[in-house]
Amino acid sequence: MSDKTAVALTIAGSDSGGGAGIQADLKTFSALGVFGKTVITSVTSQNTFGVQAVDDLPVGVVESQLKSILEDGKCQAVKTGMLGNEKIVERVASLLKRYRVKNLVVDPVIFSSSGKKLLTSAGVKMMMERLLPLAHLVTPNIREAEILSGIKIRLPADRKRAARKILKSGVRAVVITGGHLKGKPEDLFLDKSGMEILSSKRVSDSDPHGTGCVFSSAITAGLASGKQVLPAVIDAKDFIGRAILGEVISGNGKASVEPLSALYRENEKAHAMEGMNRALRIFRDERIGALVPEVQTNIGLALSGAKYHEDVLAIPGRVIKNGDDIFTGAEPEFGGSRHVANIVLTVMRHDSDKRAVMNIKYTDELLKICRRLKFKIACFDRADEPKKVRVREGSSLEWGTQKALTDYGSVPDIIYDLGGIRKEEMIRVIAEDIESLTDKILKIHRLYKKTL
Ligand code: PXL
Repeated sequence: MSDKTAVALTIAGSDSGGGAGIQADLKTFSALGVFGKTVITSVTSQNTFGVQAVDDLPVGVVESQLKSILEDGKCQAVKTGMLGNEKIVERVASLLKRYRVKNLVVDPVIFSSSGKKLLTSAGVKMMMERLLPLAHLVTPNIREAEILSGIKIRLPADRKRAARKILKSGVRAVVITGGHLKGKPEDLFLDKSGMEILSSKRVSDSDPHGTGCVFSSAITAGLASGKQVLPAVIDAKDFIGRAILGEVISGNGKASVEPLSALYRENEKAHAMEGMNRALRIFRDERIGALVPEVQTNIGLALSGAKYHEDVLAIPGRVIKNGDDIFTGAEPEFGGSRHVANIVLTVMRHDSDKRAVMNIKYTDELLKICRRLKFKIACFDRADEPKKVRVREGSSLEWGTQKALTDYGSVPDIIYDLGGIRKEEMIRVIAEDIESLTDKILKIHRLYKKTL
């Protein structure tokens, strides 16, 4: 138990589809190490195609939840999301004021991402008059900023005017998000000390459901953890980028952001690292040096959905042999070898479930052993390699792997080649994961040892 854990509250609607609202807020708090509490204002029936129904809760039910939380103290930051109607806005504002809530972030949810109205017009007016004066920050997108300011936003200058107008409501700072505009996503931040344009690279062209909720929750989590407003906004921008990259297709319609994706990835990386180190220990104990070719060995282990070299774990400097003993000069590293990563990534383009590769020495005997083990075997001939591929550093193995896979028609257990000018012949062992790769290598080695 830790009494140092930051606590945050979200006052928002339930999204039955799980992509936005309370569900997204709680995941965001958790991903950022903040304990989340919830006050539900409205129950929306929705899925990845849109909102089918909206049922605002009776204002007394909202009040009762909120009082329970506020009576308990210890809530370092609060956000509001969907509030539904003016009665709920009024009651929430008056309670937040009575309990002198600090660090209030208002996400002025007016429409769902599919275009359904989630706050009445009277509710918008009430939010401007009663809620914004209590808030540290309001986080409208362009469309919401237009409604809050009454200014049509076409040009960057319009957005600045809108931000100044919104600040007049009494809110201490405003960030108008620009993710829905074309080009680089630029957010405009304004507080009493001035204006900042926060720009970032566009991580993806998709516009998944839930971005507004996750962004404002990430800011709230930052405030709960003691950050100032602007640093919290900057960090939240980075966080939402990763949640967009990790978007999930959870139904047959629109994708949703996944606030936990970065955590899942870290977890997967730690598992891969453990698995790789375990495999290396087994190979060391088994003394598999006889399988290591002159150019030495590497093992590539990719994360699910790997696309780049950085997504593939390998050993920088390779696995080297001294007699039957093997050594590594460095810890496994993501992006640790372009060579072996090229092979794994090429294999994954044919079958994304095959994520582990290791190269071993070629001998006729070893190939025979692979046949005896009933491994599926494909090969390529370096003589077929076009010159322009040969001269492009690092593209040779990609070409060879691609050629073998295309000729074979599926992903085999083994791809070998007989080498070429200044190219050693080689066997590559392919497997689904590091455990099954280890298993295949041990089987090969045990049979090979008997022939030596
Ligand atoms: O993204 C705004 C939003 C907030 N809250 C709920 C929602 C949505 C969008 O659909 O459903 C409950």
